[in-house]
Amino acid sequence: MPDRFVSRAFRGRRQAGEVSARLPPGQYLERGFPVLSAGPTPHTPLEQWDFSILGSVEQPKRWTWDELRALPHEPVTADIHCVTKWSKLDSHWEGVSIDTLLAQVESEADYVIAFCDGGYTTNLPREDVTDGKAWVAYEYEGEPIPPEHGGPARLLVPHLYFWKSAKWVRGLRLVDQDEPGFWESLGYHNLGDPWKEQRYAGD
Ligand SMILES: Nc1nc2c(c(=O)[nH]1)N[C@H]1C(S)=C(S)[C@@H](COP(=O)(O)O)O[C@H]1N2
Ligand SMILES: [Mo]
Repeated sequence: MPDRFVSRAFRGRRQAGEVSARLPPGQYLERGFPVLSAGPTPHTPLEQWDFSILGSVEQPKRWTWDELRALPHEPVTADIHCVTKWSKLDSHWEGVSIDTLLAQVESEADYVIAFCDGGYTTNLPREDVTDGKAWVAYEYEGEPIPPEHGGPARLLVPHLYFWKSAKWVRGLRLVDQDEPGFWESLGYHNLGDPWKEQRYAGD
């Protein structure tokens, strides 16, 4: 067999190994980008859009769209894992780190509840959205995030199942006591670590 066939087959096998090592248990590789929304896609004009941090804070904070876009931002390459079992590798985003936002408020609260246009919520421990683990993303693959995927801005928390990455996010409510969000109160796991396969409460 000519060398190039051998090396191509070898390369193919090695790539398959690399892919499977990046797939959490029970997940399959998805090359498209499915849309999963619990309701209709909201369309908030940018001039009415804002992002707030409120709740258990000394002084609530609010950014307009232009103010948020003027904050330091960064590119993020992430593998994303949906609880319905698809995973997408190397998705590219641009956004503002939650660290950057939380640096502008004083709070001792241990939990955050992301809230959204349309009423969706999801709860997260503060430690899962800090230290470079979460962003308010506004670009996907070099373009504004399409409305059905959460534009103008969505939370991106790639190390947890994708239901934690709240689309159409409008802010974070800081709370001292944890409380379940939309899917969490319907039986999904409170944290949702895909590597521990925390799909449903009790997993
Ligand atoms: N506001 C809002 N955010 C949401 C959802 C939703 O229904 N509403 N669905 C969640 C779920 S279950 C998943 S898997 C992802 C899907 O994101 P996508 O539609 O961009 O693939 O968004 C999450 N964020
Ligand atoms: Mo999901």
